[in-house]
Amino acid sequence: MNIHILGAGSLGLLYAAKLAAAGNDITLWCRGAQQAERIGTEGISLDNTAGERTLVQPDRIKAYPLSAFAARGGAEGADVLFLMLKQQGIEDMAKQVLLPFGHAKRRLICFQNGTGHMELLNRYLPAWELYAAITTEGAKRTGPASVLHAGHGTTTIGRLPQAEGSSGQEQEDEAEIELVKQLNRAGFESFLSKEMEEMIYRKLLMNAVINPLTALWRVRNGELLASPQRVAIMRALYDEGMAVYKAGNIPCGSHLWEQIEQVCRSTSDNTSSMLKDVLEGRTTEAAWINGSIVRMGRRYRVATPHHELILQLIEGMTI
Ligand code: KPL
Repeated sequence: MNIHILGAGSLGLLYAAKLAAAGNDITLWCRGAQQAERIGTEGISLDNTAGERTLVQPDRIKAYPLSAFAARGGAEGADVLFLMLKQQGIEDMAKQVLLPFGHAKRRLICFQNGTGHMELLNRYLPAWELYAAITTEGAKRTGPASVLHAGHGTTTIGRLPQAEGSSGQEQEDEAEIELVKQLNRAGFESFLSKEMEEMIYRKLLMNAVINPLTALWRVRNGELLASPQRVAIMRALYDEGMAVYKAGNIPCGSHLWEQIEQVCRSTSDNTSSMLKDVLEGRTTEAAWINGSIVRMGRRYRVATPHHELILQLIEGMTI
């Protein structure tokens, strides 16, 4: 398949390397020219936790800076594009890079935490077919052209009702099935889902509980469960989020609290994405995570003082 990946952070590098190694035609769009040049000359070095290294040769991956997107035809010929930038970069990217192609037909898979970006992308790119993706793969960028596959997870992809455009498509089409096949061949356990809304809201509350607390206390995911005081604050954020979901009739399945605890255990050594942002001095995704819960709370008239305070504390960390 011809796959274009927008964003060469940890997940972008991981998916690019493994999909290219499995024989797909990969184009990786990097933020900076230097990183693109480096990948263009060295390829990508992929490590796993068993200490094995795979070098994906430069002739297997094309890498360009995002600034060259229009000049290079705006991903014409791509079967699918993966959007692997964080929430903070989405609006600028949509306006500055993708907007001229808003009326072309492209299939875009969005891998972001939080909510709000799908609606925004739909406004800028009305003809594009937008998919949400939830991944639990663990990846750590170890350099501009190197990445560690830190833990195996799953990748679930599906369309959202409000982002389905005019086609009203019910059936999975061949390209969707082929994409999932290629992801599985590359070593990503992947699925198509028609329950993306529920998955998104489950992941949203999970991220709203885990990410800001790891960032504020500067601890790994597993350390959140280390004291009853920490668990009590997690629980307060969780209960508030659940009250919002209940008031808004938001689908979120069952046993979410147990799943949050389980994710803390299964990713116990991981540095959450928000802690990474804070440690690297970047703004965080809190506005799209805890901020989403606060905005939904206002809509459904449920008070969210814990999420509001957490949002202020996180936003006060990077000024
Ligand atoms: O999705 C995550 C993130 O860090 O953004 C979790 C589930 C917390 C794993 O680290």
